[in-house]
Amino acid sequence: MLIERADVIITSPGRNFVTLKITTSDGVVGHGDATLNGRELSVASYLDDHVAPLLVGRDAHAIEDTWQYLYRGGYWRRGPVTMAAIAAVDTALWDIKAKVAGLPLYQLLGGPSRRRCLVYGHASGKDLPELFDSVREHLEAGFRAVRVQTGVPGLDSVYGVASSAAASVGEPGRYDYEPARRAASPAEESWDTRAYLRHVPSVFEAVRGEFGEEVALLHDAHHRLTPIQAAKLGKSLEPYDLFWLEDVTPAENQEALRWVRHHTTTPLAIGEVFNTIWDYQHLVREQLIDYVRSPITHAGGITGVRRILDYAALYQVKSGMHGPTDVSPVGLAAAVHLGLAVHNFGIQEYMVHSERTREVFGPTHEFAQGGLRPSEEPGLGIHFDEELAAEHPYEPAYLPVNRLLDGSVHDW
Ligand code: KDG
Ligand code: MG
Repeated sequence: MLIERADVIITSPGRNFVTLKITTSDGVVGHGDATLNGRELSVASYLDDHVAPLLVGRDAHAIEDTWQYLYRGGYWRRGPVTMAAIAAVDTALWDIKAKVAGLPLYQLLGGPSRRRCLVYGHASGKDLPELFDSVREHLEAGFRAVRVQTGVPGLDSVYGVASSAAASVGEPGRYDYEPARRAASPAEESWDTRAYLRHVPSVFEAVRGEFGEEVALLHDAHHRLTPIQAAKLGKSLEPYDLFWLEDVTPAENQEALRWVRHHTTTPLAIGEVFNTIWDYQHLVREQLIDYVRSPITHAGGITGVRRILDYAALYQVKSGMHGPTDVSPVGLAAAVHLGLAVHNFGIQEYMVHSERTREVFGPTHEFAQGGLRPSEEPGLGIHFDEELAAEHPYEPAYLPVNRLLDGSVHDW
C-alpha cells in the first residue's frame, strides 16, 4: 500500500488549523494535525514544499521508517515547525494503519489500559464571582478537574482569562480563552509578576473554600517566573493541594526546575513547547517534574510522544498532554487514543472546540464522567468535511506579546 498523495488543508472555523491528508494507492485516507499557533503557514510550507513530494510512492505502513527518514534524513532536526510536520505525517499514517486493520487506533497501541482518559477543563474569571461561575459551569458539565486562571488586580488582561462571560462550556458563543487574535500583528499585554504572586494564593484559598477538597485543581504560570519566584509560588500553593503547577519558568532553562523542586512539593508539569524526547532527558532522569506536556501535534506524532512517555514511565512521570483549542480535533483524537493505551497516562487537557470547529472536523470521541473515550470507529474517528473547511479561509492571527510595566518584553 503506497502513499499516493499528501495534501495540506488550511481552514479557519473561528481559528486557524493546518491538517495533512494522506491518501494511499488503495484510496485509504488518514489525517494528521500540523497546527502551530501563529506560525501556521510555515508548517504548511514545510509540508507542501519539502515533505509531501518525498512521501509519494513510500510504503504507507512503514511508519517508523518514515519517521526516521523525516527526522534524521532532514538533517535540520527538532524544532516546532519540523516536529509539527513530522507529527502530521505520523498521525495520518497511524490513522491509515488502524483503518486498514479495521480497529480503533488505541487497539494498535496496546489496547485499553483504562476506561476513559481523565481530562481537565479551563475555568477562568477576571474576579472571584466570575471565576466561581466558570468553575461551577465546568463541574455541572461533568468535569472533575479544572485549570484555574484568574485576573490580577491592576492588570488589564492576563493569560488564560476569558474576556467576557456568555453561554456555557462547549456551546456556540461560549466564553473561553482563545489567545491568538485575528490581526496582522500581535496584540500587546502588560505583566507584573509581584502583583500576580501576591494575588494567586488567595484565589486558590477561595476556590478550595467554595468547591471543597475533591475537585482536582491545576494552574498554568505560563513560563513567566524566575526560579525563586516559582519556588515561592509552589510553596504558597501547597495548602491547596494542586494536581499540578504548570510551566513555572521558561522551559529552555531546565536547571531552573532543580531550584523549584528543592523548595516545594507542589507537582510540576512542563513541556508544551518541547518537541522531542531529548528535551526531557535531564528533567525526567533527575525527577524534577511529574508530568510531561508535549502534545502529539508538536512532538513528532504518536511515535514521538509514545517514546517520551515510555521514557517518563521509568521515573513514574506521567502524561499531561497539551490540549488547548490550537491542537485540532485530529490532534486531540490522537491524544485520547494514546492516552487510553499507555500505562502512565496522567490527565489530558481538554479545552472544548467551538461547534464550528467540530462541524468541520467531525470528531467522534465522547466526553462523560469527567473523561474522554476515543471513538470505536477504525482509525482516529475523525470525519473531516473538506467542503465545509473550504468555507473558512485562513486569516492571520497571532499570540500576544507581553511587556513588563517598564515596557521591556517579557515571556508571554
Ligand atoms: O498557542 C499557545 C497555547 O497553546 C498555550 O498558550 C496554551 O499554555 C497553554 C495551555 O496550557 O493550554
Ligand atoms: Mg500551558
